[in-house]
Amino acid sequence: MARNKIALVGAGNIGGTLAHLAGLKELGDVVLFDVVEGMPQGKALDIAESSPVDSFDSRLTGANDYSALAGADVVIVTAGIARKPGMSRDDLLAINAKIVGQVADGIKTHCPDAFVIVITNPLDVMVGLMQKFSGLKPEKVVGMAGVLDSARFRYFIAEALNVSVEDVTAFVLGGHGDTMVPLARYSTVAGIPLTDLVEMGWLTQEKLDQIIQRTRDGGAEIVSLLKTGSAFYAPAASAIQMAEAYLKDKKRVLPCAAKLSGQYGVDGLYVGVPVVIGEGGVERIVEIELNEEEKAAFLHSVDAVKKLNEALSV
Ligand code: TXD
Repeated sequence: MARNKIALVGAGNIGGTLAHLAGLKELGDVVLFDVVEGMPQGKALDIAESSPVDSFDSRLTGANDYSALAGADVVIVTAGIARKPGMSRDDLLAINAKIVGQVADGIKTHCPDAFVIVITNPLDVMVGLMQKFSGLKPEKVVGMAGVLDSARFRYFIAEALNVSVEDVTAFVLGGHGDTMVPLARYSTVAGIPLTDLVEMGWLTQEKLDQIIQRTRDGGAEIVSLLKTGSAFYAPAASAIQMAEAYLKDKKRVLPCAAKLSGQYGVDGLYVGVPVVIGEGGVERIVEIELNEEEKAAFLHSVDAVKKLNEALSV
């Protein structure tokens, strides 16, 4: 059986890390694409030269021409400009919208059957544009944000309670950004909801609230430390988990930006919700009952995504 092909559009910090992880996990052959000449070729060669040491077989190449995307099974899109300190995700809107339009054309022409994972910010808007411009079915176009946001939430909870990250699950809804909605009663330590852990005295409500806020600000915290770009290790790991779920038909239940068609009272908009990812792409959207407070927070988040979409069409 031929190897899968993974195309990475954007070979910057996240793109390079994606290529390395895809190689290490033997997900398939990898093409790194970028507008910068030489850089994707150099990164691909460098990672390929690590393969004998780490014992993985993957053909890694770099490209500056969209024809290199031909036949890709998965495309992960990071092309765009990353946040600089003081810049909001929304400042990136106009610049990245244009870039995503070009990438969508490339995908439509060269690999219209691919599963497309968008990472470029502002995420919820960019993934919507990708689906619109590429004309691919909504189930084949998703956005990565929820896996990252919930990983941050899980890490902070595990650290606070001194338990393994493996035993912490987290549930995050809504748009990627300051309005994201971490749901404490659906986030657990070994199945025990965080709300129960507060009652059990493991965690104070105040500490939990602090962690929720830190999760919301997780991206900005890294930006202010790095000063020259945004997070890339955890975002890359998160997108690779989504790609793997598709390529191996794992039916993972993961929070992703998916196009809603009536779920949660939202129609025709990409928002972060739990979905099942398998060979069909987004095979199912998980719709849970929200209480009044959660519903209000979710709608606030949806509103923020809508406003950004409107800003773009003005
Ligand atoms: O949770 C999430 N979704 C995110 C999103 C978490 C972290 C970062 N997130 C966003 O991902 C970030 O705000 C950026 O919009 C993207 C990519 O982040 P990265 O850190 O990888 O940015 P880089 O290192 O600047 O890489 C971007 C590359 C760079 O090499 C450019 O030359 C290239 O994109 N680029 C293009 N590639 C192809 N085609 C076009 N038109 C193009 N324009 C720029």
